[in-house]
Amino acid sequence: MKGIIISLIILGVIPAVYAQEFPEYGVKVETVADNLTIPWSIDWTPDDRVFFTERNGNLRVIEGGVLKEPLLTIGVGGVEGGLLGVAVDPNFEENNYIYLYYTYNEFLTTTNKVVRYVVSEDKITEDKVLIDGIPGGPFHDGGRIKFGPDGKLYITTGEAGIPDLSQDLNSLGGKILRINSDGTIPDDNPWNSEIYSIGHRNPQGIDWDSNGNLVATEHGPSGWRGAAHDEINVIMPGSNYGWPDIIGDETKPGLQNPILHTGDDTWAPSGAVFYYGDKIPQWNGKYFVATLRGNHLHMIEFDIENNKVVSDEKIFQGNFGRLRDVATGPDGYLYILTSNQDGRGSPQINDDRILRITPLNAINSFEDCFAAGFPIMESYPRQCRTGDGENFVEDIIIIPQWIQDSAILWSDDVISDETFVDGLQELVNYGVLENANPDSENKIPKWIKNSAKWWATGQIDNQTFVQSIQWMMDKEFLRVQR
Ligand SMILES: [Ca+2]
Repeated sequence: MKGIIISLIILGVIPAVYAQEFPEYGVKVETVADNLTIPWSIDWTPDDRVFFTERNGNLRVIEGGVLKEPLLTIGVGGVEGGLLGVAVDPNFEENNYIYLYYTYNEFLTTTNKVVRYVVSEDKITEDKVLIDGIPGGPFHDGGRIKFGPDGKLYITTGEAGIPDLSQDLNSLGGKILRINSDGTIPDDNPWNSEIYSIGHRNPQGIDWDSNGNLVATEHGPSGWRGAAHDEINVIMPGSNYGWPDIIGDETKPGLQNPILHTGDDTWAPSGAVFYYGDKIPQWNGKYFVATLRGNHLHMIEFDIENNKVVSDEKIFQGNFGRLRDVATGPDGYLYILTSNQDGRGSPQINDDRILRITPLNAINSFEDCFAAGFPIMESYPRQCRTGDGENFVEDIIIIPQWIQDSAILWSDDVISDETFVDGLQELVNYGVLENANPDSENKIPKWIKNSAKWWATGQIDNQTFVQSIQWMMDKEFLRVQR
């Protein structure tokens, strides 16, 4: 067996089904795709295709669980730049638009732009350049793009290694931008331009909580301005987040401090998401940050109204290496992208990978529910109810013990016909069987009573008696409710 597993690992087969369990968080992590090259960003179309970027210029698709050849390959520039963000239009079903953020070289300059594409079955065509001239460089190219709850496209940009750009309203560098999906400027932007907030160094993660608060991640400094002090900021339109004038807890009038900074620790935070999926209830409402240098997923609970962090925790520390993005799939699971092939990591054999986080003890059936120890209702058929109130009906024909007992008592003349009929009526009262014909009350046919008696005295088996009950259901004396 061991030999088989090793062979499968070499063939790269096993990771697709192999799940690593983390009982301390109640989740397991499985590989969705592997042998990728620096995956950077991920999004889903309503028809359940997974679109993701590889930094070296490939736009790739997973369809029906199968990773396909690149749909598009762009000749990208930059070092830390490349093909970065991808976003699917909220109205994709009508317009088939997707959006890409990428770095390109021209003459001696490096620049970033956001381009809209039209996707058909297996084809993609460039539709429109929405925004160009975002300063680029070997480092600090920003690159996250995401639609907000207001339907606008938000874009994070880096200062391209020139800190003063962050404070310059004539530059698109070191900013969070906000545009309409056709590239025009929304009427309510703070400076009558694409710029939404300023004073950022290299933000790479944005998401909104259920109240619409925008929270962004940002790489802290290295070099002349000190090190570490990565930031998490609550973004208000028209606000200045301080780079390069303040870092950490430093203050200056008119400049916003982060809700959380990492002090002397370095996470190198990238993609981020508020988790509101229905599959991992213990994580509901928490903010997850993919960290590169930090080699972990950071889990934060905010009290944004009071500008406070309730708790924060490093999870999966060192388990998957550098993490670039985190996102919730339409299936309600959390997905993370590794970044171990970017020259700064220690790639494992199948890196890079897209990983899916699912609950460790997902309860999807009566058997799961039973195994988890939730209460069983001895009805017909039996039912199991989870702590969340979800009810699973056993998928086999069995006769509840109390029916068997009452049938035996009835056949021994300990209880009357009427009492036994009342017993069957209890099935109706339990909501397992529904009395379909109001006139049928207490009109159990004689032969049913006889078969119950034979069954109770061992002359016919469970299956035959069940068939009798089934006959009543077929004739609509009784109706099963599920
Ligand atoms: Ca700042």
